[in-house]
Amino acid sequence: MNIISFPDRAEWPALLARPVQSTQQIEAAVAPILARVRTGGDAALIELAQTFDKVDLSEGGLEVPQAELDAAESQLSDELKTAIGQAYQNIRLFHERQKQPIEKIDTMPGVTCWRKSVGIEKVGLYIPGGTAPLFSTVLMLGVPAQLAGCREVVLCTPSNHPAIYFAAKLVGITKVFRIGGAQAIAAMAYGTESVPRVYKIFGPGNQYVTAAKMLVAKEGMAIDMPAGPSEVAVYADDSAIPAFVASDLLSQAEHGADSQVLLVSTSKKLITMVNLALPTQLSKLPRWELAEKALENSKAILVDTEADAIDLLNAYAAEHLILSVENAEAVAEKIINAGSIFLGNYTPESAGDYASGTNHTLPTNGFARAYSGVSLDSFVKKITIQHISPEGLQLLGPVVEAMAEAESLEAHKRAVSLRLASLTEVNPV
Ligand code: HSO
Ligand code: ZN
Repeated sequence: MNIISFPDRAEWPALLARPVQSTQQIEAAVAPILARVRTGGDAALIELAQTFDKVDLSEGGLEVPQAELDAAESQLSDELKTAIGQAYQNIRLFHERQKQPIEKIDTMPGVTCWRKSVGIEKVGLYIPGGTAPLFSTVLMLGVPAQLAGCREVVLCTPSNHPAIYFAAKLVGITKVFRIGGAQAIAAMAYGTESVPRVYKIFGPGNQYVTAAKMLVAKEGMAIDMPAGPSEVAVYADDSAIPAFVASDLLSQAEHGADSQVLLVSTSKKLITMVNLALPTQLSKLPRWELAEKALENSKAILVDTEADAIDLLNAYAAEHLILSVENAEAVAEKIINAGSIFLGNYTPESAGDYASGTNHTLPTNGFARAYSGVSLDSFVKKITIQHISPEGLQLLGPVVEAMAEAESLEAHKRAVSLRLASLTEVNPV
């Protein structure tokens, strides 16, 4: 890792900047794919799968048959099934408690307002193929969708990994399609003969998938969040165990060559020790090439004080932030920008990636300054409801009348005045 010692605050923005992704070229390649699916439907999806994925979907069909989903269970070890079951339970428990009871508020006597949550009727989840079958993401998106009461949950994935199918069944996904890439996003955004059109699209993917999500978002489709390469920042002091820190950095680096890894410390000794532990651990990883590339772009930053470290971390706004410091919880109180925080020596990011209960779909690329990770809220809409009694309108009406008049919106005022007049007629005071 490149070590940067005591950088000046003026250097921080450049130091913390993510590599700029040129989206224009990718969007130009993706737009015609979207258009083809929009007009060509299933036939276009079959052609595109032939061209890009070299798979023939004309015989087996686009949708994975229920029998194949059912058969997945028998292809998994008992150990993995138990692990997935436990992760499912923990994620469910954590997300279930995000449900808020309906609270009716009387803003004035007789003026009652409340909100109800309604699951988005149709949602689409995308799970990439690629080198790692991310069945954990099926749980992270499928569990809140299930809890929110989404009626139709569609999954598109080019992978036929049995754990993806098993997890899909567990979370009650209604339809699974063997479609990958930008064309999968198009299918769910526009609908085809087989793929239902959904109202919100979730899930990670390569640059093409991300560009497709951004393009359909411009057309009004709701999406979970703008996704960039995965990131972890670790803030460690001398109470941290260097081998643990190195393992956390590598766990994120192995996601891809473009992953972002940052180590921040007030201890030069700690940084040196982590740097020593990295090569040994790296050499043992099957995905060492990807991790090595990610590490080449990553930085270890030595700072003077804890206050500097906190300011730097808030400026970076990491997707994942590990606080391997003595007073981790107190430091966490001072963190205002991060997707998800992991406290102490025994809380690896992997725990949150898979099974502790929190969601692993989190804002990258500095979006943690303004966005939250996926939660139950991502799958519901909140509808406000109000009821005003005649007595309530007598109190509130003059307020509305005065404001409507000042905005020169006479009809608005009349909608109140007529009612107030009728009340004085029926119940003369
Ligand atoms: N760290 C990834 C999630 C993941 N890790 C899935 C393993 N599987 C992005 O938060
Ligand atoms: Zn991960």
